[in-house]
Amino acid sequence: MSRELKCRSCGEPALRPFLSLGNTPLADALVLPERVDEPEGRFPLDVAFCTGCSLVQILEEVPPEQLFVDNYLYFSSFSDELLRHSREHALGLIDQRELGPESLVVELASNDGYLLRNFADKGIAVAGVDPAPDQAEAAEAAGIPTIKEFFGPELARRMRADLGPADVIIANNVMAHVPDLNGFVEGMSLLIADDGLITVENPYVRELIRHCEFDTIYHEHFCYFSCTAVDALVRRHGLFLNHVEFFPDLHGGTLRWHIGPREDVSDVAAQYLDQERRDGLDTFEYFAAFAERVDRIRAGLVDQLRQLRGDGATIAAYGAAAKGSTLLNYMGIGTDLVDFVVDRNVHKQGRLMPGVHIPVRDTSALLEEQPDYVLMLAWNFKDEILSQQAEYRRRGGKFIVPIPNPEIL
Ligand code: JHZ
Repeated sequence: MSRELKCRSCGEPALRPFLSLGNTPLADALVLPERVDEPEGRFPLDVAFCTGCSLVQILEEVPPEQLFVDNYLYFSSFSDELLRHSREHALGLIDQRELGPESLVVELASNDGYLLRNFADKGIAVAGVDPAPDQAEAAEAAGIPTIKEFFGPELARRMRADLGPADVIIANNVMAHVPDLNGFVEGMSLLIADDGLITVENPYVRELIRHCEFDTIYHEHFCYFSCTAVDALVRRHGLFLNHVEFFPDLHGGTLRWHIGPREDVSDVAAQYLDQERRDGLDTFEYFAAFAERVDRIRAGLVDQLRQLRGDGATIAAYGAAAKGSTLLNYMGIGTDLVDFVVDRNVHKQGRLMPGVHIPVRDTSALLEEQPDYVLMLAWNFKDEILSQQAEYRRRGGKFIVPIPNPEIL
């Protein structure tokens, strides 16, 4: 349902829309072939900037149960690169925070236990929180205790009473997923120990705009964060944005915000806030021309695919990613242009991409069929995928990378 035009963070009626991606199906709701004739839900995908606190957000609010319980097929463990990044994060925290058996590490959106297992392996107490049933079950099977609920103040109080305060709370790629943003941050403030550390990772809205990553916009992602917006959000709940790290290659450019109950702002964090002000990320103008750029990419890519197809080329795609669903649906790319999509995630194979109904197959289909071109929908894992697909390329296959500008490799 469309909500009243009030900011999800500061509550001001100060939202200025700057991009519409039309009516799209839910990006992770891949369709079972036997249910292809049933109507699929489509929801408006409009993006706005808050002139009150700078938070970028979509206007639509699909109920979280529909997004993350009924239709969620994302398992974190299918990317080696993400597993490596997560392991480094965990080992760094164990070292810097001197975590041991008496410590408690909580992860919000712990998925299949891909991150917490690094702490558990060292005998550190962990608690995962994730309402996605299949992912939580996979985590439990791997020995990671998981609370199958959405996180908020009520659960935070219960966890504190049952487990004690958390020394570390990790929230990776989840803050964008939360419609009640203030409840989520309040929950973290209630659960964290007085000297504890909260780390939050999320793609950086500056990179989204710079590299035209419009396809990372979908209904699961209610918000798109800058440091300015995060700073305002956490301060409202007695927390401080103390430090910032940048990972340019993760999910198109990810920030890790270090947040704590004590104010101890590093030079780096202060510089990020300052740079955002100088670049105008706190103004609508920064976002105003984005829609035109997105439309240019759409026109360029669709023309290119039509031309290749017209010349008799066969085309597949790599990555039944949520972002792939946005791109295909926004651009209207269906089986007329792309024959099939491949993905390592066994839960997605055998299904059809939402809306456009392109079938999803195992990655081995690339060598079996040797299509002339493969559209790289999971462009954020470009290097990992290119190295896995060395044989397909050796045999003459080519990749088309759509973002930031269509490019053939
Ligand atoms: P990937 C998800 O978005 C959903 P998606 C979510 N909403 C979110 O916030 C972001 O992640 C961060 C496959 N793959 O991770 C796996 C291979 O087949 O970019 C995935 O299906 N082979 C939680 O779905 C897809 O590609 C590989 O070698 O856009 C990538 O999806 C690799 C590396 C991935 O996220």
